[in-house]
Amino acid sequence: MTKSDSSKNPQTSKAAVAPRRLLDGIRSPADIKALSEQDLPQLAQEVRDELIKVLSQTGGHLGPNLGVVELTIALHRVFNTPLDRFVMDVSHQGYVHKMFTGRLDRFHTMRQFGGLNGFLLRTESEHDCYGAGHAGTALSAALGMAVGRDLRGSDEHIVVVAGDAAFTCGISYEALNNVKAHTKRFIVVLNDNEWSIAKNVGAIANYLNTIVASPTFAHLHEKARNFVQAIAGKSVADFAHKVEESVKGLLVPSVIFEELGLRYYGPIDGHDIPLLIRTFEFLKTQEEPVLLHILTQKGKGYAPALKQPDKFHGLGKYKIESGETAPTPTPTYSEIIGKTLAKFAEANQKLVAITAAMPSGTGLSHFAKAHPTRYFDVGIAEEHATLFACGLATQGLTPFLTIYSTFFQRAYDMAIHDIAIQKLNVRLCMDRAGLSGDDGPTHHGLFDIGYLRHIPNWVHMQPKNEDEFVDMLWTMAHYNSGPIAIRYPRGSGTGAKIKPEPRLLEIGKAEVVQHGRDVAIFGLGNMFEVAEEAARKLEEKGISRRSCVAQRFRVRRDGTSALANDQYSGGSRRLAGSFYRARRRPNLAQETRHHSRRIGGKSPPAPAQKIQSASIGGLIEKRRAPSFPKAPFIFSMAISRILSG
Ligand SMILES: Cc1ncc(C[n+]2csc(CCOP(=O)(O)OP(=O)(O)O)c2C)c(N)n1
Repeated sequence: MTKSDSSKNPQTSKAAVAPRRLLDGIRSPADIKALSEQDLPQLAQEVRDELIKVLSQTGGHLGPNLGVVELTIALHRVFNTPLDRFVMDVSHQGYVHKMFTGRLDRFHTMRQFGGLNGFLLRTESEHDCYGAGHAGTALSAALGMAVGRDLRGSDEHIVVVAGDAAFTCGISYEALNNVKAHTKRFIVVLNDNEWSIAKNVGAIANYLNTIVASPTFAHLHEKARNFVQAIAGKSVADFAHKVEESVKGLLVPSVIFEELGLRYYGPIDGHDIPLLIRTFEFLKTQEEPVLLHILTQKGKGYAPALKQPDKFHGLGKYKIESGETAPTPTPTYSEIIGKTLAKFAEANQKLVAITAAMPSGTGLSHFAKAHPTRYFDVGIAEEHATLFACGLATQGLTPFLTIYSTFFQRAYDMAIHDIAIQKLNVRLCMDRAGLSGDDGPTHHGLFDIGYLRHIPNWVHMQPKNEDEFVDMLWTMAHYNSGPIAIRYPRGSGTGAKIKPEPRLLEIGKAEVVQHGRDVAIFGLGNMFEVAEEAARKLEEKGISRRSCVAQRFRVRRDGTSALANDQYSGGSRRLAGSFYRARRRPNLAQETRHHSRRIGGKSPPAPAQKIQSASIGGLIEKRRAPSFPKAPFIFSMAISRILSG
């Protein structure tokens, strides 16, 4: 049949045109309200298909979002954002909300440069009332909004969506402690899928399981479902009352949230759209703080994600059919630390390892398998993890505290008040130091040099490659003179071969890889690779008398401010200062000469090169923090200026 034949046949031409998706008609939450309730399961399926397809290309938080599809539909069906506020904890589960709030056409740009952010972002949409990325912030922030609303005398709804692991965060309880005293209208949805990134841990996780496993619940839950089906179609007031009766039937006596002053409802099936809608319609009429406990499946609707919830919590590109991801060419720093500490712990019975809910992210899952009794996952509780490590240190143990650099920000006070002042032998391992790529500004580990370097007593190091990394871990295991920290980047390093036996490094000593006269190039940790590249470029330009220094340590003992890398420190610091000032001043060349003379050098024949070569050191030494979004660019500009000459 020719093309023209086919166009004459109405049957064939109809089959050739794919039916328009309901999802494509959703430009705003009003479009969800306009659909018939019977259409909502189809919408849910289309959302899942879109998530699986797009994220296979962009990467992202697939499992959590597959789990909240029905919840997000029901929320947008019942409430009215941006007037009503949805505050999502971590906000990694906000992708479906983004699709429904005018961002579907840009959904394929998720986590890409210039595209949609992987978390909620106030500047991205008026429907994102609160941005996040770190866990445990939602309840407190939402309570502030509720109190603001009450003081203003308006009546919008504030709805928190928080996962079960958010209830392992101390701050969640600090907020709950205040809710009843400060507001009457406050809705919390506890989205319980039993998983943090790994399986959720601790007494609270066990407690939630006990509620869910109770036979009373199983019986009543079925009754509630029948009830809602039976009442479908009656007036809102009528069924609100009946839902109240029904849902109250599910009340489990002596629920901790009730003791804290929130009326507890649930647990209910978080994938049952009609039940969720009726329940929210009821809850929005309540004049008291309420907590709805819903049960969902992380990864629902996608077999590979159901099989491996941990991996599919957040991942890079994958093959849709199998869920396979590309293997990393060389072991990542996280894998290396997990395996290395496990090996060290065979000989050192005092070695213990701690993670705050990130066993796979930090590589400690390897350690956990080898030494389960000396491995501790304490939940999303970085402050507690740090204090716990302090306690272990007082017992003469060798605690390795592995935390992402960005999440250790939480424990800044402990770094001073508990670790530094008491000079405790805590070994802090900061993963994802530096840029963390597509996770965006909440996840970059940009500030640990800044926030640790001014605290007395800490040793702070960064390896130039995997081999030096193991040497540093070995050095940490043997260092008993106070706190010691290491920062290392996301992913793999240079692929350097790790020698069979690690060696102890001399604390505070840099490695001068090449001696020279005209220019000193400093590379801290993995930036040494870039320093070497810069040195090569300079050589091509005929500047061959340069030194190349692999800076390893930042040491501060007893409040001194001296740099460990003695002979180079003063010059690099001052030159670094000149570089950063120069970026804002037009008369670059003149100022460079001036600075160069001040530190005792001759006027350089090619001032720009002199400044540029110091700019790597400048990053190390920089005191004034750049503004959030610009930080990565300042950094990369400095490097690219060197490389491009
Ligand atoms: C302070 C902090 N520590 C660690 C993390 C890493 N993290 C992101 S999501 C997550 C688990 C969240 O689990 P849950 O709240 O139950 O939500 P779910 O993904 O199961 O929907 C963790 C540990 C974080 N975002 N913030």
